[in-house]
Amino acid sequence: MKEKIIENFRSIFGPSEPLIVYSPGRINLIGEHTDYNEGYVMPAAIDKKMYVGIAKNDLSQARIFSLDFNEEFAFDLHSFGPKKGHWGTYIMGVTAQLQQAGYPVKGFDMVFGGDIPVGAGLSSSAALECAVGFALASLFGFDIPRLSLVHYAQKAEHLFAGVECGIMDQFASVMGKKNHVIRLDCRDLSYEYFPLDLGDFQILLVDTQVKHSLADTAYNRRRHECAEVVLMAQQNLVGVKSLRDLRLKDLVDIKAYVDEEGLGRGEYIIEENERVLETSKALKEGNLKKVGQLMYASHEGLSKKYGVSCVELDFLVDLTKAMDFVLGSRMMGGGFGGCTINILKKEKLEDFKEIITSAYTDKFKKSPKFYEISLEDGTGRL
Ligand code: GAF
Repeated sequence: MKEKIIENFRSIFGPSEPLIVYSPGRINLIGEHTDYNEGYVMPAAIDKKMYVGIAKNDLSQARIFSLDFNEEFAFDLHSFGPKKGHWGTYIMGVTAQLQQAGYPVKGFDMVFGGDIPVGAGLSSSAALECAVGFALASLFGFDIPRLSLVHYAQKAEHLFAGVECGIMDQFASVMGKKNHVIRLDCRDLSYEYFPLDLGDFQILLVDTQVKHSLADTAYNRRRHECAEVVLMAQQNLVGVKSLRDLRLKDLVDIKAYVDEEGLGRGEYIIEENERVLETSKALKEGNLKKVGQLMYASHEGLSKKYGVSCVELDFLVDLTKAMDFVLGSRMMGGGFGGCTINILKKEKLEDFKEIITSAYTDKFKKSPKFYEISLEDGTGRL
């Protein structure tokens, strides 16, 4: 990828030597939609990454070329705004955050591209935001703490992409550690790395190859639904800031004021937080069977109570239940399409792919894709 970036950079912007940085995509073992409810998540950075080549120019302009879209885009650093739906919005969003924080971003040329599949729920947009923030900081010599980078990237997503995401994706991309998952407490951002030693097992992602429209709208809606449950609970209880602060019995007390759906959302979040903590314990004990059971329970909650799955994801997870070499399976990320994450016996990998491909293709008339991933370090410089 390094050579490709340099080659394209030179042919588009001239002979200068670009500085090259990368930021990875992520998986999430468990803890879905809990981040914006101040709960726990357990993501990891992966070996699929976004690479950015960058150099200064003498203009007050950012000139960018996307390798993946084979398209150029430029903006004036003194006057720009969101362009939702266009890849340039992520770059402008991060630039705006740095400028607002007082970092003097000057003219730059950029080429970017990578191998994170777009729309598969592996956070290609978060990876781009984090890579761009890190690239600008490296190029202009800004000393930006890693955690601030995470916040700027998240803010860019909110304000320029219009998705009110939690902090998990950007945190994982920047803070990832090779062969480890991160248990992150999204309330105070305290975290712990857990080595992921799977022995004879391995993680495999299955990509449904669907991304149902309106996913972003539904994502934002879930966030508001959760806030409404919190609002109701606050009428009854003191000290409640988010769903993180509730117990299942608290939901019983507000049953009369919250509809069935709202209660389901609340129940799921409370239970999922518990599952992340149980997963941490199971990992420490080396109890992978338990981790797998928790993954299935997570999926059940996401599908039935939180309402963010879809027929393709449910079908894939259900299929694995008949396979005694699969420990666990669940939808991963925001939902409404994208990937399932599976833990299965290494030696059964090819059997698994065959069974899934045949059943999925029969049912949905399209083939799924498979990604064998490894866990890697977060954002860095090549
Ligand atoms: C998306 C969001 F960007 C994350 O913040 C998180 O909420 C995730 O969906 C669901 O767990 O990836």
